[in-house]
Amino acid sequence: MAPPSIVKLSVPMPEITTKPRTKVKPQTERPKLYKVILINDDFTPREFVVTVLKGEFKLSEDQAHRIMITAHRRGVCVVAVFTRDVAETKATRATDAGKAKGYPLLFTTEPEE
Ligand code: TYC
Repeated sequence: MAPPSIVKLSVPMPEITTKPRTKVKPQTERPKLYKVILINDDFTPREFVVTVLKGEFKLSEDQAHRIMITAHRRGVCVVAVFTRDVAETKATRATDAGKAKGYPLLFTTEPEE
């Protein structure tokens, strides 16, 4: 008796094409930074602005005074840059410190270019 013959059928594989990546993600992505901006107004006392800047942003009297006077003269001044969460928390806390005293003191945030 002859051995059973094996028949091999070839099934065509679907063609998979992959596009090579052109952009390579850096190994260590650095977080986007956000500016905290101090806005001038006509009512908040200068000394109070300085006190809030020192308390919330750990600035010296001199640094805080320079930032306050820049906002006073030019309308706005960048206080510092942080990660998004930290920038938003500090801006909110500093704005609330003014609100608690009835002042319209305002800090905002905006992403860095
Ligand atoms: N312009 C305010 C005043 O003359 C002082 C001030 C400075 C208020 C900066 C807010 O972001 C500010 N009393």
